[in-house]
Amino acid sequence: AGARSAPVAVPLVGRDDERMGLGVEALKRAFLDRLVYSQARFPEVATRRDCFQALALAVRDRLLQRWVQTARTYRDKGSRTVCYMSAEFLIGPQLGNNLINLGIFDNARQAMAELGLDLDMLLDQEEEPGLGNGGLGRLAACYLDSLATLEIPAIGYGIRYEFGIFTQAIRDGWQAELTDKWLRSGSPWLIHRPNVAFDIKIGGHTEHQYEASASRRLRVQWVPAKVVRGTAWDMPVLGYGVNTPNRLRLWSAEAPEEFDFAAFNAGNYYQAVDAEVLSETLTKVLYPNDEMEAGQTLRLEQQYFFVACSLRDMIRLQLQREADLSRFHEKFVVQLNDTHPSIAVAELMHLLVDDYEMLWDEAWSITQRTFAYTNHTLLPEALEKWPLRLFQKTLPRHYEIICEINERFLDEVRIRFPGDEAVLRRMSLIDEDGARYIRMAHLAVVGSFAVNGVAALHSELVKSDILKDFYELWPEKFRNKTNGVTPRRFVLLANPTMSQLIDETIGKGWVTDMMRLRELEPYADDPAFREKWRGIKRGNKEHLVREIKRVAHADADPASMFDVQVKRIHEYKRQHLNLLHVISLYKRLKDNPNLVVAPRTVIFGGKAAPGYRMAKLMIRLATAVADIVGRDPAMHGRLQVVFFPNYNVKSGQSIFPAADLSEQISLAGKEASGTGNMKFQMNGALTIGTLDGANVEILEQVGEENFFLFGMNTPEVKELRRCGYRPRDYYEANPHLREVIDLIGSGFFTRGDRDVFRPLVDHLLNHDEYMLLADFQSYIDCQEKVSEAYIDYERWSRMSILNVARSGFFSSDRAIKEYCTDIWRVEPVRIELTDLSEDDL
Ligand code: AZC
Repeated sequence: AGARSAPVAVPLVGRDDERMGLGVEALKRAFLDRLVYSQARFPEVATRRDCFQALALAVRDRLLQRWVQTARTYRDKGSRTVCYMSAEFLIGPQLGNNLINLGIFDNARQAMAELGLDLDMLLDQEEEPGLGNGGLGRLAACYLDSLATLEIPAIGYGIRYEFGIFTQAIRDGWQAELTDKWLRSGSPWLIHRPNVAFDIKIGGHTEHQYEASASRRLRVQWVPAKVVRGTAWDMPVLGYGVNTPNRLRLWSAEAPEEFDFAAFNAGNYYQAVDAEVLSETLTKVLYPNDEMEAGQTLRLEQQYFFVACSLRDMIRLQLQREADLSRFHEKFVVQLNDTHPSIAVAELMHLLVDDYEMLWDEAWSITQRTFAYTNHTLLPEALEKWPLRLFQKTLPRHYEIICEINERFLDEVRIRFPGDEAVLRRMSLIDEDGARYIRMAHLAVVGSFAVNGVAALHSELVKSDILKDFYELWPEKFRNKTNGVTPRRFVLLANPTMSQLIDETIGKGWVTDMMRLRELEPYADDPAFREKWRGIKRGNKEHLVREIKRVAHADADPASMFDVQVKRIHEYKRQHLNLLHVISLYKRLKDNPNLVVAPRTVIFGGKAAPGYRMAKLMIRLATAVADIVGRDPAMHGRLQVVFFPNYNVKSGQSIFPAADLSEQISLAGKEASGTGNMKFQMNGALTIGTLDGANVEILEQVGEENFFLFGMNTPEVKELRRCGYRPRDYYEANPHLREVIDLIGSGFFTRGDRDVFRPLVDHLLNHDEYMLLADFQSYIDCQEKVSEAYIDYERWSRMSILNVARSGFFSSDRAIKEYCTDIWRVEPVRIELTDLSEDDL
């Protein structure tokens, strides 16, 4: 005793739960310890919040134990590391997911029960960190889960916003935005590292110092207008069934240590303190614009700030391992999650050339071998560009660097396309048509060795449309990585009853090998299995019914078809097309009370950007229709509409498992991929959708007979636009469509007020950019097929089972494996868990 013994590697299979601190007794002890020693509470007076905090901290201890080992292994091996840079990580509540990934969900439930506590109640206490807008941010979180599960050394770099995406409330049918104070009582998952800190310059000017003898430029000095200090906050991200917690490192801005004493002593106290106030606002709030650019200075400062901190952090790690930075790109690969972090291209050049005095060509070669860029959008208004003046004022040195990159790049273009002035103008990093802008997507493409879209169709459109010239110049850079979602959170955690049935039917391996779900196919023809399947869906619907009652104060009928569209509200996603169908159905049911259709509950959820008026009006239309349909006794048991407020990761976990029908109805060629579509499929919903984004691949996987396809495809959309699309022609030619639109315009849904929806109706009749009217009839006809299929419940169950069985391709594990082999060229690193009770530390 007392002698230090060698660490013992403990295999996961057949592990000794109690000795590893994972058993029921150990968890009870750890929970009570944390309650007393961290929360300073004794059980009799502890609040629910105290209890959540204590359990979360007990779980965090178990993550950190693995983390230390992981960090040590990575350092010893000098492993190549993936850095996923993203302005958004929509990670969702952490406790449930960590319990699942640690494999102790059931033990924790029992431990809490033995202490008289309900685990579900505790899970419900957790405030969701809303550090993202939608698909792009959630994708980043799914990818962190898969990276850890696949044991890939990885760091997620992002921003610790003090206020995440706003909380949505519905007031008088309109969206109201409330501030999200997720850090109100601290987050048990974030660990502050005040020692990991960098001072980041912003604004000011540059000074060029020339050698006396020659006009050769020697050094460039950047004299900033202000300096902001970034410190790191780390969150462990544990993989499923492995010992790898990777690191999500989020940067927070504070005033730099050196206080402006000169100003202070001169009696200008307020100016001195001002610096602090100013710099702290930098990471205060997430911009709530999804797929739309705000173009504000603070946003550019946020982007630069987190990228500058992250690259300095990577350089620090590299210089701990090697004497210089010449092999930086061998040790790190950086994935740029859209253009938000693309200023990193110029920043790495700045660091290498200005701070580490590397020659331009070497620095550029390292830079180009470090970055890879993912494009997430086809909407022109979502492609980031910064007004040149604003950019120059905020980042004067980077402006110079971008000009230099651009000159060298355009030389290459000239050689490739001699005499083609138009191509130079189109490809330049600087948009000079009218007001001048920096084009961030062009910077990202030029500075990266790989560029990818997020679904097969989208990647083709990237090559043929938005980045066509670049594809012609560098075809080898372009590839596709169809998105995926993590089955741990969206199946195992969200849908425990279905997961259990799958376990019992085909064994447990599917969670990390989702193609094995194919083994469910034969059971689609087994009536007993189908019956169980329906029972599970019914249970999930009853759970959602309770949630709907709680948050939307409505009574939904679990026997009806749950027809669901949840996603950000955007015209291109066409929630209003869905509403046109609802109104059409309403009208038909009114006209013909004996109409045979499946009873439906149409559920909407999603936030509108606060400044996006049409999106807010779409929400108003949904709530108005919900209201009128809800009041009409004739609709009872036939049709109901619900707007589910504040759709987020947490509520998504109740919604996906309860859905029968998944609405994926964007105009073809507009939705890059979609990821909600995959979450619905994995939970047994059938899709009604257009040939857009990843819907194309979902259809390919499940087969036409298990998918409700409607609408124009991308070439048809292009052709119609080319010929001159006139929405009013459709309105005039289709009496039923006219009826539906007129009902909206008549004030029927707004107590006779005809003005409320006028902008929406006018827009549809005169512009209809997303061609709702052209796709209307095809959608209505398709919804009729959906209704017929639902009534035949044996057939529906069969299709539902086959959808799940064929959802394996959409696991984020598949997507991450593709990134690893095709872009990142990284290998897994196995972490052996040493037994800390052997007092090795
Ligand atoms: C989204 C795309 O709209 C969506 O189709 C895709 O599935 C998702 O990214 C993940 O790739 N884009 C965004 O969320 N974009 C922004 C700027 O928020």
